[in-house]
Amino acid sequence: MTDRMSLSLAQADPDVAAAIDHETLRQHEGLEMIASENFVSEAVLEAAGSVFTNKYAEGYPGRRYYGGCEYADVVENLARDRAKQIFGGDHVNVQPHSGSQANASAYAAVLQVGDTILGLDLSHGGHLTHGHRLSFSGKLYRPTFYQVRRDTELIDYDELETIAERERPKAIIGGGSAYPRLWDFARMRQIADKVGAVYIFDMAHIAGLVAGGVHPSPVPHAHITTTTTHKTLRGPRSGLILCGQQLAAAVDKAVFPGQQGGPLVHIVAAKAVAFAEALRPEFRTYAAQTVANAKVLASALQEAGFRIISGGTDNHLMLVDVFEKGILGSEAELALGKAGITVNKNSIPYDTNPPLKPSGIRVGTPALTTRGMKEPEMRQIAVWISNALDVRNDDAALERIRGEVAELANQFPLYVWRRAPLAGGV
Ligand code: DSN
Repeated sequence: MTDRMSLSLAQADPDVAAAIDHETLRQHEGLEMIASENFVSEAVLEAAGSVFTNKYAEGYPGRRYYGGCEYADVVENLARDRAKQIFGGDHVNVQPHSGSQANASAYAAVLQVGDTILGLDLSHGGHLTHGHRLSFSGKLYRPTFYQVRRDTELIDYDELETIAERERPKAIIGGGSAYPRLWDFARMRQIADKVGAVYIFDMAHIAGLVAGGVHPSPVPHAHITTTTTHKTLRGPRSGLILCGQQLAAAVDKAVFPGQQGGPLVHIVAAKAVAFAEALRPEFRTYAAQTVANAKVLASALQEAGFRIISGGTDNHLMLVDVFEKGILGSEAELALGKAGITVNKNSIPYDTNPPLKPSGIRVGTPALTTRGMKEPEMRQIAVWISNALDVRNDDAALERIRGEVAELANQFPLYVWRRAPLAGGV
């Protein structure tokens, strides 16, 4: 090994090392409320940063196209077995690099280019990969959409059925990135069966809640279930597919060689570690607290005068209609950011404003719950959100809130030893 190969990151590349140090501090000092983010354990970080990053392992355990895969097989088999233990299902593929690639593979396994798909409209809580015209899913397939009802802001299953009968989709896709309520998996499967469609459910947002037993599971209902592994499931940034035995070969072929080459073995190892964590009893407590925190936060925001889409939440996220108070979601995101609270602007159903300046913000509790925050902290955060939006044009006032936010954050330490180099330095 050359001398350069043995340098630490700080010695070899101080610029990247400093950016990582600053990001570590940013994650610690702020309140991370992006509904799709979380904080992985030190053990998951260690596996993700391991020497498995050096390994090619195209193929599947026992059937690789490269030598030297005996330990890659170990971690992939562990990840597969643990995922099946968590979610059930006959077959699992742990190689998708992301949720988008999991969805691309699921579609490729059962669809031909040009086939019709039916997914939840993005502006009603769906996801880009469920047929949006700018995504591969809207370019390769013929997208059609269902929506939520205007009055209840809940999915309109009657409309879904009508559209399915009219459009005869080859796949009906459930799941999304901004839907705060439970899904009727059984009804969707019934509709899919009626029109001869494959039912694909993308449980990316709720996977950790399903794993923790606090949310019904789509797996017994869907022909194929896809997910990311880094949201409520609290693993590394990646994807996963579950399906019945009859689709196993098609799904595996669609992932590799269909969509991807070599799996990211270091990330597969980190998934195995995260899945073992999700099987522990503490994870059930975590999942339950995530939902309890979201419910309390939604109620506290309602008490502060905000309209919550659909009147509340059944999961880890909520959509807040800030435009009802004359504030754009983009303005709210900016002001809350200055106050140390990270959220994202989000369209709300039937939004009259454009996506980059929408009427809402999306707020979630998975990351703060990982830090150990509970109901009292949620009530305090609702007050800060409300106050910050009131003083959104006053940077000094937002800075004062940021100080209070950092004080709270310091009481719930995160990545303690990783912050050591910055102590007193930033
Ligand atoms: N970008 C993710 C989210 O924030 O929900 C979905 O892919």
